[in-house]
Order: sequence, then C-alpha cells, then structure tokens
Amino acid sequence: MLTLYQFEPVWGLPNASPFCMKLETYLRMTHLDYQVDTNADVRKAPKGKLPYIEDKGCIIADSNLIIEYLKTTYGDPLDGHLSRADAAIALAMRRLIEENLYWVLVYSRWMDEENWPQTKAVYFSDLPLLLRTLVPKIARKTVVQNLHGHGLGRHTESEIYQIAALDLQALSDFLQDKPYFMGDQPTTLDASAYSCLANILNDTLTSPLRDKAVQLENLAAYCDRMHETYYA
Ligand SMILES: N[C@@H](CCC(=O)N[C@@H](CS)C(=O)NCC(=O)O)C(=O)O
Repeated sequence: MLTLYQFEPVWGLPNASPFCMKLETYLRMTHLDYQVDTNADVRKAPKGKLPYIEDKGCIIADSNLIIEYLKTTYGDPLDGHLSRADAAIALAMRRLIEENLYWVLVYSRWMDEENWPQTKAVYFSDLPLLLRTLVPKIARKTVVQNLHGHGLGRHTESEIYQIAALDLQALSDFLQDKPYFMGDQPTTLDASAYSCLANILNDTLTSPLRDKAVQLENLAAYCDRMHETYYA
C-alpha cells in the first residue's frame, strides 16, 4: 500500500503543512488506499522536505511530482475532463497558491512576532529541553533566508499582507458561488486551494492574512464544504 510520509497533525488541522494536507486530500479525493507515517525525519527526506511517498518500492518527493506520478500510474479521475484552457487556468491558480500565497502563510507563522511563540512551541515540542532553545533559532534563521531568497521577505510586513490580500481576493472572485474552483466537479486545484485556505483560516494564530480570508465568506464556506466531504 502507498505510504504517505508527512508531519504529525497539529492545531486541529489535517496537516499544518499545506503541501502534506494537499496530498492527503488528493488521495482522499481519488479514493486511493494509503497509510500515513508521521515518524519520518524531514532532514532525511529525499528533498529535505515533506511530503514524500513510497509506492511499489519507489520513493517520490514533492506533492506535485507525486500527483503527476499518481495520475500516470492510477489514472486521472479529477482533471481528465478539463479542457486545455481550463487546465492551464487551474495550474496557474495552483502556482498562485503554492508559490506565492503559501509564503505569506510561512511569514505569518515564523516571522510575525505575534505568532512566533506559538509556532515555536508547537513545531518544536518534541525536542529535548536542551535543544528547544537552540534549534528553533537556527530553523527560524533558515526560514528568514528562504523568504529573502523567494523575494517576499524583502518587503515590509504591511506590503507582504497586502500582496496576500490580493491573492485571497482573486481566489474569492474566481470561486464566486461555484461548488468547486473549476465548477461543479472537484479537481486537483481544490486539494491545493482547500489545504492552503484551511491553514490560513485556522483560528490558532491571528494575522492580517487570516483577517482578510475571514472577510471573504465564500472561502470559509468552501473550506467547510471540503472538510465535510473529505474529512468528516
Ligand atoms: N514543493 C514541495 C514543497 C514542500 C514543502 O515546502 N514542505 C515544507 C512544509 S510545508 C517542509 O517540509 N519544510 C521543511 C524544511 O524546509 O526544512 C511540495 O510540493 O511538496
């Protein structure tokens, strides 16, 4: 059976990593059998990140490459019906979520001084007491470098949240009152959108990012529907 290596769930979310949650949601949406292993050491993951999977003796890392592998191996029940133009729009939306909006979520958890104490307490709770001061500092420094390398980290806090507000508004305007992002049927874009939005809307941490998402009522209603359908 396929094994999904991902983080232990926290904050009442299926996963605090939008990429792990996306992949698990995709597996549920496509009714593929899987088991979860939360004991993997992220430092030893094939690409130093989670999720990755093991299936039929193959190890594959990166949620998007895994989904491509699953489509090739088990078929494509979610996206096969999309026209090429719609598939292109769905891919562009996924990139907006995963390559831009996601990084604002990272910023809000790791850099926003209001939230860092909570993030630190939860993410590093398993560490022995001695390491619990040092490791979060080193990890935070890496995240700062990553955000700087991405480019987002070079902006001021208000600019960062302004950038995310435009992304969220675009998602809300695109979703409108449709059941799913691409219409009446769920697609891979929904696995991506739901996972990132549910993480943003989670009420453990507050930030202008979450405040904006809360204002866009169709996004919260959509997340409630996705939760009911795939995680009830
Ligand atoms: N492109 C990757 C991104 C995965 C990713 O960024 N995972 C984060 C958690 S959300 C991670 O494992 N970070 C650990 C680290 O960077 O050390 C995917 O789609 O799977």
